[in-house]
Amino acid sequence: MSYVDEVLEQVIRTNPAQPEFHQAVQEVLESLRVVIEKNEDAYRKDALLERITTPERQLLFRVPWVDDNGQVHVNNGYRVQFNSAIGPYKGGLRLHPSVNLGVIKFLGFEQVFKNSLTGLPIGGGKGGSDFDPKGKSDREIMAFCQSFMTELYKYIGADTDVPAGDIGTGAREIGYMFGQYKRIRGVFEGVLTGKGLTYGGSLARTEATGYGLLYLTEEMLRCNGKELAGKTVVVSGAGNVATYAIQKAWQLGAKPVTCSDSTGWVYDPDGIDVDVLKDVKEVRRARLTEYVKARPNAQYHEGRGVWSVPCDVALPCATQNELHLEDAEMLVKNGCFAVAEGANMPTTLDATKYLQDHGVLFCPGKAANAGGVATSALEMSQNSERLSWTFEEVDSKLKTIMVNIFHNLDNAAKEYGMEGNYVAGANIAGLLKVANAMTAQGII
Ligand code: NDP
Ligand code: 2IT
Repeated sequence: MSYVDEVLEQVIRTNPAQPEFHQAVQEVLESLRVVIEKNEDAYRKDALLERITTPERQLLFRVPWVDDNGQVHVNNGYRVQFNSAIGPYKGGLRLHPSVNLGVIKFLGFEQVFKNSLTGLPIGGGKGGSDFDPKGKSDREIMAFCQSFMTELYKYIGADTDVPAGDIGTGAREIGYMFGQYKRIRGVFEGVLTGKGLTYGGSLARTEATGYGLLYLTEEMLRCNGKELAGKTVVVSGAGNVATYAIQKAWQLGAKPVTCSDSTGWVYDPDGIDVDVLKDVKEVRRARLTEYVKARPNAQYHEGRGVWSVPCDVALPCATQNELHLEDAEMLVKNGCFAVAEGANMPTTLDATKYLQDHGVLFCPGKAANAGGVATSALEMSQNSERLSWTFEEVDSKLKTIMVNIFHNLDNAAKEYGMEGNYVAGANIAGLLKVANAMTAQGII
C-alpha cells in the first residue's frame, strides 16, 4: 500500500465519527500524492504525514453559563492546536450548534495549510463551542464568552496561540473575550485578532476575508484571459465573509445577485444592496425575509437553492458542504466558469471534481479565503509594534498577499505537472513550507 493510502486508512480508523476531518485530510493527501511519492522513503521514515495529520494538542473543556432566567447551561468548549512549525497557533473560534471535535479538527487542519500559503509566520489552530448565539441577549452572550475565556486563557497568548472570529464569533464576542482575558491575566496584549479599533484592532480586518476572496478571484480570472468586470456573481451566506465579498464584487465592476442564510436565500435582480444587507444582518441580526421588505424587486426563497441562479462566477461563503454535486451540475449547465471558496470546505469532494472536470476554474478555500487570517497576522504585527496602519496600507498589503497566493499555487500546480489544478497547487505550496520547517526542527 502506498504511504498516502496507509495514512488515510489510519486517520479514518483512529478518528472515528469525524467525517469532516476525514474529508479534509482526504482532499489534501490525494492531491499530494505526486509530491509524497517523490520523497516517499524519507517522509515515511520521519512519519511526516502521521505527524501532520495529528494535532499537537486538543483541548476540551466545560463552559457553564447562566441565562437571563437564572437557568444554568453547559456547552462544550474546544481548542485544537494543530501545528506550530512556522509560528504561533492561529485560527478562529466557531460558535454554532453543529460544532464538535471533528469539525474543529477539519478547520484546524485546513488552517495549517492556509496560514502557510499567506507567507506569514503563523501556525494552525481552531476552536469554538456548540453554543448557539442566535436569539441570545447581549448579557447571555457576554456570560458565555467570559466563561469560555475563563478556561481558554490558560492555553493562549500573543506568542503562543492567537484565536479570532469565525461563524458566530464577530466583533462583539471578540470584545467580551478580550476583556475577560485582560481581566484574568492582567496583560494587555494581542491575544485575539478581529478586535475593535479602539483597543488594538486593525483597519480592514472586518472586510479582509471577503475583499481578499475577490482580489484572488480577479487575479485567477485575469491569468486565464477573463475579467470580473461585467460578470454576474452568485454568493451564498449573509455573514462577515459574504457581505464584504458582495461589497468588493460591486467595487470591481461585477454584479452580485444573491445571498443566503440558514433558512433561505435572496435573489435580487438589481444586485444585492449592501447597506440593506448590513442593516438586516449586522445591526438588526434579523432573517433575510427583512431584506426583501426593503427591496420590492427582490425574491425570498425558503431552504436551499442559491446555486440554481444563472451566473458567471460562484462564491460559496456560508459553511462546509453547502455546494453539492447537483449544484455543481446546475452551475456548469448555466455557464458558470469560476468558483472560489469564501467559506472553509463549502464544496463536497464530488462537486469539486465535477467542476474541475468540466473546465471550471476552481480555487479552494485555504487559498481563496486566506485574506482574513493574513490580515489577522497584520493585526498581530501592528500590536507588536504598538502602531496602527491606515486602511489603505492594510488593504494594499492584503491585495499583494492574495495575488501572491494565487501565483504560488498556480506555479506549484505547473511545477508538478497539474497546470490549472489549484486544489493540488494550494496543498503542495502549503505543505512544502510546513514540511520543511518540521523536518528542520527534528522529531517533535
Ligand atoms: P458568519 O457567522 O458571519 O456568517 C455565516 C453565514 O453562513 C450566515 O449567513 C449563516 O446563516 C450561514 N450559515 C452558517 N451555518 C450555516 C448552515 N449550517 N447552513 C446554511 N447557512 C449557514 O460567519 P463568517 O462569514 O465569518 O464565516 C463564513 C464561512 O467563512 C465559514 O466557513 C468560515 O469558517 C469561513 N471563514 C471565515 C473567515 C473570517 O474571517 N470570518 C476567514 C476565512 C474563512 P445564519 O445567520 O442563518 O446562521
Ligand atoms: O478560517 C479562518 O481563516 C478564520 N476564521 C480566520 C482566522 C483568523 O485567525 O483570523
